[in-house]
Amino acid sequence: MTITNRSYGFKRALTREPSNSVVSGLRTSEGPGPDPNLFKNEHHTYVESLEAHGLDVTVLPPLEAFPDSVFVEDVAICMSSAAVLLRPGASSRRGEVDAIKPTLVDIFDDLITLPGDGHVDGGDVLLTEKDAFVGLSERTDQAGFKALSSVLSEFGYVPKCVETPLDVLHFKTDCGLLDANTIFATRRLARTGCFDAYQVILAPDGEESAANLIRVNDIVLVSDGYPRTKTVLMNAGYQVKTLPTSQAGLIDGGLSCMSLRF
Ligand code: CIR
Repeated sequence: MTITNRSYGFKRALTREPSNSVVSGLRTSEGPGPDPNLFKNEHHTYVESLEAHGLDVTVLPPLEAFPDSVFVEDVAICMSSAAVLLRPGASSRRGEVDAIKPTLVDIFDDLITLPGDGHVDGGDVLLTEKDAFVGLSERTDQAGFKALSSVLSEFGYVPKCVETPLDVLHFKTDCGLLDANTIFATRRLARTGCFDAYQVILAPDGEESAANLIRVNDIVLVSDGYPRTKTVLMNAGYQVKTLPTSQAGLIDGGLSCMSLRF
């Protein structure tokens, strides 16, 4: 299998093992925090699945000082030849950037720090073959969008500033790339029209939380517990594998958040 595109043809991934402090991760709803041991098991399954689909996965050590540090997606954007260090919107997460920097310095000759003082969480950035959708949200602001646009334009992306639906944490909480022309999205996000230039497959009503899926080479990884989503995707011709993400879900995380893929 040789997949040469840049939007889902990947060779490597960076992940970080959940810390015991993950129980204190940021969350928008009341309710129990994750069980660190169960989270570690689910994370292990996630890493194994990435490896099974062709990725060389680096698992970074847990960071007890940063309860949300398992969600590496939010601190950087990785492309094939360069990476961008972001400035997350939540102040409790900013130190995660310094923590991942040495790893990115080792991998990428070209490591760029987001210019200015705006904020961007990687969970608000969806890269397709040519477009860079950046969702404004509680975490990502206009200044961050402008700064990121200037960087991503250099790499041939067309930046698009879009709105994340109200009460949705990140843009990609509500969408995921399926292939170069197709995006899986919730109805509430699709109806903003942001994906009108793409083919859109809608998350079945009641299965909106399945929207944070990831395409990795030949497979679409989807969270467990969304049988209608699985059927819709298989009927559309995709190979689908489901993974447990119950613990990440307790602190508003999902599949995309737990890796940087490039
Ligand atoms: C946070 O609120 O920052 C974490 N508890 C969840 C981050 C999930 N990341 C993502 O969707 N990209």
